[in-house]
Amino acid sequence: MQFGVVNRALKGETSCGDACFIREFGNSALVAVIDGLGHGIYAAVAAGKAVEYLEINYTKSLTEIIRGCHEELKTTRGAVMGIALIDPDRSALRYAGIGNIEIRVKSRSVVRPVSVNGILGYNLRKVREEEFPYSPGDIVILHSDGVSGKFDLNLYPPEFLGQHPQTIAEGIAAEFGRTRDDLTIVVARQDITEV
Ligand SMILES: [Mn+2]
Repeated sequence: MQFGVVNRALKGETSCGDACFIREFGNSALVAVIDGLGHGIYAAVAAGKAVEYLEINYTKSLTEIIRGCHEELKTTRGAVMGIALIDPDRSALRYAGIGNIEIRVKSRSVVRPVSVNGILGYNLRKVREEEFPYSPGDIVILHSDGVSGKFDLNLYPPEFLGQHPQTIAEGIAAEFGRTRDDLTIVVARQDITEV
């Protein structure tokens, strides 16, 4: 699996209120993007707490992780989070997201996971954990609202999407990144030659 990451603070701010977590285990990969409420140091503390939780609990189910982070973040100002589990052995992509973290998938099948409303540490009602088909070569992108809603993976030609995930992440950030918000984008792709 190859990954690309862009994680930057909004202009003029030193601490970034967004965070991400990537962990490969077995043949799977867990990818999470977290956006602490607001920006600055207290947003960074909230996002950091979710990362600390993930460091220890990444093998749990996505629903358990979401609920665990919700408990951990009650002492913080809260955060939104999306988590994807890419499981090539089962040809499956699982997703659970709370709040405005977006996931985009480029696949041969129609894969359109969605986040549900809520704020971890503040208000969490239901958790929706969904499963979709996954094939090697599929591109999975998670991003915070620092990426404009105009971003559309289908706008890009195959030549762009064939590049290394880091080049893809930087290209999307350059074109659709908003400078007045923290920005995080993670791109994951398993190269077909790896199989
Ligand atoms: Mn944000």
